[in-house]
Amino acid sequence: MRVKMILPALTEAISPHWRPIKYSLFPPLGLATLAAFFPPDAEITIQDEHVEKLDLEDEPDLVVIQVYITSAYRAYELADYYRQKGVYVALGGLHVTALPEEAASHADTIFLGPGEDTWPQFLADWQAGNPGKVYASKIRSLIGVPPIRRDLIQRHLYLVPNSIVVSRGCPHHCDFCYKESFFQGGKSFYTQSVDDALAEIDRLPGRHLFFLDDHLFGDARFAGALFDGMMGMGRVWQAAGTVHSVMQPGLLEKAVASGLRSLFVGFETLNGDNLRSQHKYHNLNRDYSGAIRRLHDLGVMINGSFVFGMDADDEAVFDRTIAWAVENGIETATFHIMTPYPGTALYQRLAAAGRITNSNWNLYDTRHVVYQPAKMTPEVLESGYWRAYEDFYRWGSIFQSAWTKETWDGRWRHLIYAGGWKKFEPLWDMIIRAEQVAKVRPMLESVLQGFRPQSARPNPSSELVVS
Ligand code: B12
Ligand code: SF4
Repeated sequence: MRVKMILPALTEAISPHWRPIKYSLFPPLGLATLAAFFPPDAEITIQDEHVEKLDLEDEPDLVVIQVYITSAYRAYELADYYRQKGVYVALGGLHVTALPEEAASHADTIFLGPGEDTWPQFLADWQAGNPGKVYASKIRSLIGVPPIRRDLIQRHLYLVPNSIVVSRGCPHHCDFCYKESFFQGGKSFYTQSVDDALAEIDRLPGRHLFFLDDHLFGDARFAGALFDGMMGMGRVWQAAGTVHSVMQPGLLEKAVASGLRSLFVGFETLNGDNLRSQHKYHNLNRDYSGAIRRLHDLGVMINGSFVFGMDADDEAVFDRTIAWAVENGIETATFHIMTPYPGTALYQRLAAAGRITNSNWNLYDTRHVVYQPAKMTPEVLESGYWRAYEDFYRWGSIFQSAWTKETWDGRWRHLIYAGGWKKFEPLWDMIIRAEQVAKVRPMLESVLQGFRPQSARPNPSSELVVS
């Protein structure tokens, strides 16, 4: 059996002029997870169009494509091409789950939700010559799932080949998030067993790990046991967590002792009305500045996530957010324009109000405005978003933010880390094109590792409690 698995890219990622570093960060874990269910004699290739040119001259028996919203049109183009050649095509992933009717016209079989239960069922049916048209996931468990086929991943093409997910979903229910619609019809938050997660970590070479879980700290008992098990493994790692999880006594300390050095934190907005309208209640009444101090005191760098364009935002939101992030010494930030993904409560609300203005999925990349904002024009929102990146990453801001750290060590690491990501993008592009990205990994590890806990905490001028 010859199988071709494809992660298609959005146009920007394969542009001859520019390829942002973010597309060469993480390998396609979803496809490598599904690959583990094939019989041992199957000939499987995984191709990730973000990092390589696709070989379209092959003649596989089965093509498996993972569809994200921004790569949907490219995925359909590839699916149509292989179907014309008489190849059986299976489509799954977030966008297929959100819009099954749209995807179905480009596939022999579509899959809704996570694939750990439906994929082995399909393979059995397909080999028996009796595959269904639609498989919808119902059983939500990672227990007994075979180890992910990392041998099919071309490690040298990624800065972070050791990315790993030990859970699925999240215990929270924010209106703008993909997860409610994706996990419909079953549990929307579940974890591996701690032993399986530790065994997977053990199999990964080198020191650096990046947990891609939506919320690694979502089950405090699981997370605590995982961090206990990681003690003494000599890892340095990065992950994502909520403001609330940072404040939980004891858990963060364990995470740091087991190697946590940088955390992606979903602050999203500094406005309590926005949090309420998005049902992001777990961020309400949280002392954001206190959470930042706690992370910095423990030597953990922060990638703050912020969303612009929620209904309480007016054009003052950009300057206010940047000033606050800089004053609080946040090392890196990821900004998004609010994007109503089909299938989410946010999409339904805006569609019902006639506020969706564009249904070109290529633009649903959190950098374009595809709806009518409440308190500013789409043009102001889009230009404010780009200005936010410029303002946050100008050298003046980086220095000001770095100087909230009280030690030279802290300031130096802030400068290297923040400057390294954004100020040298052309250099990253060259490194990626020369397929030398793996050589930069030791530098990343030492910057992460070198950020030692500060004895005195920074003293930002603004204290912000979101309420
Ligand atoms: C790594 C990552 C990326 C990487 C690349 C993706 C990759 N290598 O897979 C990069 C940095 C390039 C990226 C970019 C973007 N991303 Co991204 N990314 C992620 C992240 C953090 C992890 C993905 C992952 O590995 N998951 C773990 C694996 C095991 O799960 P999985 O991939 O979903 O696969 C499972 C199922 O989907 C299903 N499945 C998938 N395909 C198929 C196919 C078949 C046939 C079957 C049966 C099943 C199946 O089975 C798999 C096993 O359960 C997710 C968040 C998350 N936790 O998933 C966001 C996430 C997918 N990204 C998101 C977004 C919005 C983006 C961007 C548009 C945003 C931006 N401005 O950067 C861009 C553009 C993406 C693109 N290329 O089109 C959103 C998607 C929203 C949506 N509705 O599509 C997510 C969910 C983050 C979020 N919480 O909002 N991303
Ligand atoms: S906390 Fe994050 S991952 Fe969880 S539902 Fe909200 S946005 Fe989604």
